[in-house]
Order: sequence, then structure tokens, then C-alpha cells
Amino acid sequence: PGTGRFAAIDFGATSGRVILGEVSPTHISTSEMSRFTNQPVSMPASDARGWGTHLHWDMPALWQGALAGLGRAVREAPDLISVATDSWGVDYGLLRNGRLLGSPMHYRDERTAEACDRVHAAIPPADLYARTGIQPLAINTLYQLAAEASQGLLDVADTALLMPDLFSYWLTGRRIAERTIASTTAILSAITGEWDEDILSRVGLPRGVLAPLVSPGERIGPVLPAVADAVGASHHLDVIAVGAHDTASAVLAAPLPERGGAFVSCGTWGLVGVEREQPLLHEQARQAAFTNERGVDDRFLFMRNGMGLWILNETIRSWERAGERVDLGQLIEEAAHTRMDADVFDVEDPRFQKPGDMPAMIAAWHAEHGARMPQTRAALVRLILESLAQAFAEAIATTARMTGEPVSQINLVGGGSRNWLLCQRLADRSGLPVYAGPVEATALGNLLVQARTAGVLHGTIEDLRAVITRTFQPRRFEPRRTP
Ligand code: LRH
Repeated sequence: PGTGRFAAIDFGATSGRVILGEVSPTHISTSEMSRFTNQPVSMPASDARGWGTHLHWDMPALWQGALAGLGRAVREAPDLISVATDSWGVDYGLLRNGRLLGSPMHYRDERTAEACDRVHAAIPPADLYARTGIQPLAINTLYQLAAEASQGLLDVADTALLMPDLFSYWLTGRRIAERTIASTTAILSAITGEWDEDILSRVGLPRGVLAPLVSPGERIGPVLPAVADAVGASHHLDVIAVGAHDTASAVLAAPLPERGGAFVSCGTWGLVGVEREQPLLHEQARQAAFTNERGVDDRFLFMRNGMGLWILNETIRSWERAGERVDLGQLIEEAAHTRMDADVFDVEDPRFQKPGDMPAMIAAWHAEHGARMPQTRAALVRLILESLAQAFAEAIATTARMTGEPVSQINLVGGGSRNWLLCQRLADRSGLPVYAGPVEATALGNLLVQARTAGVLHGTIEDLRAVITRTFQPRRFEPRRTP
């Protein structure tokens, strides 16, 4: 068939959406079926140290948002061929006998610190890196599961399903682990692409808690009858495994050139690096805090996993909580015209990962470092964007050094590509042209893989990407000499 229609369910850490896409070998068009906020919930809990709170994902709200969007997609596209889910990395739900045990934890919940030490005592970080290629972030599934085990939760659960796999399970009743999202666990071998059972046994995690692996493009199964009823689908509707890690789907849909292109996938997080055929597992890569997550078709995303729009959005939320109305577009224009008289700060300082009063946290950083803090809101926005652009530019320079391959252009995709000042300052600070867009790269990457499975598209990653290049004209930002 020449064209086909598909639905992408894309969960980001701050919002989710269902996108209906029509794909042909030369064009892809999309329309939004639903968009819903992803609002984590803090809930009281007790442990040996007494009462505290834990941060959870609101699964019922996410599931409802997905079903509402899918229902609309089925109404608007009665010929809908398939649907697929992608989401942020590392988080999972625990199940027993097919039932979800409690609300899955948010990666920003701080319960893994001790678990990191225990895991590293069982497997030294250098060994873990050589096996998995994954940068040891405290949010990684491996440390989260070790923390659950110490609370006895893995004695109860029989399966852990990563977020997108959990939704695929609810859609189809099939338990799988898609490889791109599986790579964010730090339990997947970078060499074989299979679960590293040795890591599980050395850390004392039960074998069998992880589901069988599948690769992007595989068919998971038809939707369950109950789901078909809920969304009003009267025909056969398949669920497909795509690049279920949002970053993998976003990079697939970044209109990168065949050589010399680096990506910045900028949403809540900022993922900065290059796509490669092989992982880079050497000690310098580990020391540089670079990671090798899996992309579609067994490519590797050699990148820095760091701060993105979170720090700006959390700043805006702080102002809004204080009752102020914020117009980001206007603030960016004002920010562009303020003089940069404050010092760029380290957006990767771990304190900024926590939810809270971000302007106060930034001010505290500046006070500790004897740095100048801006005085107006517009100037603070400017400072945040300058600091993010600097972190991205440094990550790109490090990428080129680590791979030994020069970078000649940057493709910035995701929500950050809407922020022209960020794009321009990245161009200025890196000295490289920045191509911005598409904004919805993740959903587009999700749709591309579904279209290939259906036989609408054929070929390699480059062939799939060509559809994006034909359809979207990225906005080009030239580096300027201004400081
Ligand atoms: C970005 C992302 C990133 C990390 C984080 C937890 O949305 O997927 O790659 O895995 O979320």
C-alpha cells in the first residue's frame, strides 16, 4: 500500500500525547488526538527511618489520556493499522500475576543512593560500564530495582515492565522488553544486546523478573478485546514495538546528515551526542560521563544524558506557584535583549534535578560560587539558556574528541527546538550551524518504525530519515561572532 495511518502514544516526563500519523514513502503528516499533563504525585510512605514521601507516576491518568487519544484516532482513521508506545527511560511497574503492584516510582524519587553503593560493591563501575556502556546515573533501573529488593518488594513481584512495555502489556496482554528502553536499565549487554544475567545474580536480583527482549519493528500482538471495545475499534489493530525509548525515536526522526551531524534531543532532558554503529566502552568515555544507549536497528546513541528544559520549566512553575502569570515567548524576547552580566553556571549540578524552588536553588549555587546572580526574570531566563547552550556545546566538543570524528552541524529536535534563543546561543557557543526541528521528533520516529513494519516504508534508518528530511524544513541558525 502507498500510504498508511498509525497512532503514536508518546509519554514525556511532563506531558503525554497521542499523535495520528499518515505516512507515505515521500511524506509524513501528523495531527494531535490528545495531549495530557503528566503530573507526578507525592505520597506518604514509611520505612525503617520513619515517615517520608515518595514521588510516583499517576498511571491511571496516563492510561486514560492514552485511551482517549487512541479512541479519537480510531474514529478519525477507521483504517488505523497499528499503534505503538514510547516513553522516558529507566522507570517501570512491578507486577504480580498480571496485576500492577502500586504506583510506579518516579526517577526523581531519591531512594537509590544506598543502592548505588551496594551495586558498585558487587560490580565495580568500570566493569559495569565495560559490560553495558551505560553511565551510572542513580536513576538507572538497576539501582532502582536494587532499592526495591532491599525493601522486599521483589519477593512479591514476579515481573518488572519498563514504562512503554507496561502500556504495551495493557494493550495486548504480552510481556516484552523492547531493546532501546531496555538499554536504559544498565542491565542490557552492550555487546550481545541480551540481558546480562551475571549483573542480576551479582546484585542479587531475581532472574526472570525482566521480560523477553524484542527489537523495534517487531509485532507485539493485536489489542485485547477489552481495549478494542474501550477505543471503539471494530477491526484488527496491531501493537508494534518501536524505539520505545523516547530518545531513540527522537534521534531516528532527527534529519541528520550521513556524516558529521550531532544531535541534541531537548525536552525535559538534554541528550547530546552522535549515532554510531558500535558502542564506545573505553575508560575515557566513562570518565567523560558518556553513555551508549541503544537506538533503532542496533545503532548506538553515544551521548551525554543531561539537563534539558526541566530547569527552565521548573523555574517558570516556581513563579506560577507564587501567583505570577508567565508568558514564555515574551520572556524569551526580553531575555534576548538583556545584557548578559551574570556568570554561566553548571546546569549539571545534581541539586537541579530535584523538584522545588528553582530560582532559589540557582541563587544558592551562585552564592556558594561567588558568582553574580541576575536581578530580573528575563535576565534569569537568559542565564539559564546561556548555561544550557554552554553545556550542550561542551558535550558536542567532547563527543568529537571521544569519537575522533569532527562534528560539522547540530540537529536540535524536541520541545527545545521551539526556543530560538537557545538554538541561536548554541550555534554561537559551539561555532556550528544548528538545524532546529522537528518539535515532535519522538512521535515521528515512533510512526516511522510502524510504517516500515506495515510495509509502507522500506530500508535502513537513513531511508526512514529521508521521509523526515523531505517533509520538514528545519530552521537554520548560523553561528555569530558575538560573545
Ligand atoms: C528523556 C529520557 C532520557 C532519560 C530520562 C529518564 O525523556 O528518556 O533519555 O532516560 O528520560
